[in-house]
Amino acid sequence: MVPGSAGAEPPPGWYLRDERTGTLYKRGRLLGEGTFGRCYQVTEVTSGRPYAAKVIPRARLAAAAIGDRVERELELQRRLRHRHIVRLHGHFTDRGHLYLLLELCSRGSLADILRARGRLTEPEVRYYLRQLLSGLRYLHGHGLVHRDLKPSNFLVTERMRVKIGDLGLARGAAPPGRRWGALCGTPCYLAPEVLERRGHAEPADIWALGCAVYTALTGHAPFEARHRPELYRRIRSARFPLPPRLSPGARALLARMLHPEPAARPGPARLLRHPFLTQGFTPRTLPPRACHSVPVFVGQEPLRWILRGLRCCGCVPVTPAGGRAPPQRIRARTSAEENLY
Ligand code: 9ZP
Repeated sequence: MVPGSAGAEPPPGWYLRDERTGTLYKRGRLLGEGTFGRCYQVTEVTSGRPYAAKVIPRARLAAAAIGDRVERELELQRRLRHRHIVRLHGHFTDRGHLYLLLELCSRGSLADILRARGRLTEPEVRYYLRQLLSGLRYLHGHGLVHRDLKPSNFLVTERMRVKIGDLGLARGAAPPGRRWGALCGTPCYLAPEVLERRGHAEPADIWALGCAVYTALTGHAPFEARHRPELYRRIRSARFPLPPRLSPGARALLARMLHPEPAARPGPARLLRHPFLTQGFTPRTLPPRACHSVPVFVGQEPLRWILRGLRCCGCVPVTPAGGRAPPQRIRARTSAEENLY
């Protein structure tokens, strides 16, 4: 950064310099507040490549807890390469700050989309969930537990692909027979075993992802209360309301992911084979307007899904010619078809 400005935020349009390599970056707009500091869009000047940069004041790094978390995030993310995990491209420091250069996901987070949309349709949830489970299978396969899965950590790219970000809380699963006891993560997505300090292993990620799926389908979290003790009591009871509009497949999936017993929750690979994900219509891609309004899938869904009716999921079937399919032609599922779920 420009000399003499140690500790101060670099203003927009200013240049940041990686002193080690001489690479110059131009600071763009503020994307939001992260856990450790502000996040900006930055552009590498010579290549024009855009990044999302976490800007962490050195003074905050001195606090041992934050320094350790940042170090862990750097260490972990450097080793990871998967199309559904946010890439860490590099880092550099100047007198006042540490900059983490992360893959830019230009459509913001699923939390932003949920804020604009309220809730999502079942085909959209299938679309995002398949990708998130693929990323999570990779993380768990590398012995890592994310520990803070939530919509604001699911980032959406220009091409509407979703990626898991923010590995600052992630750590290796505890050795067999031992479990990490720390209480961390987002309060309303904490699994019962985490609250009871019985451990924080892979099944706690499945629980948190189940909470995110529920939130995406209904517009609110499965366990909510004004005060912490009541919230924790509800989580421990593992009882949550299921709105009637949810399909039987979605209900069955949520019951598995939000099972009170961690060992009864399927892992990512098994969840990818769950009927909710294999038997419903899943769009191949989502149009960017799905960030703001209910998408219509023009001519994408196979005839069998149109015939079965897309009832329960809230999306509008459209004929390839662009007209809305008349509702009377879409029959309700027969009981034999219900059993498919
Ligand atoms: N959001 C407003 C609607 C509220 C945005 O405008 C917005 C725009 C983004 O890109 C143009 C964006 C986020 C929000 N992009 C982005 N954010 C990331 C991110 C990648 N891309 N990450 C990579 N790893 N972790 C995340 C994280 C930190 C850089 N974020 C966001 C979290 C809060 C702000 C930035």
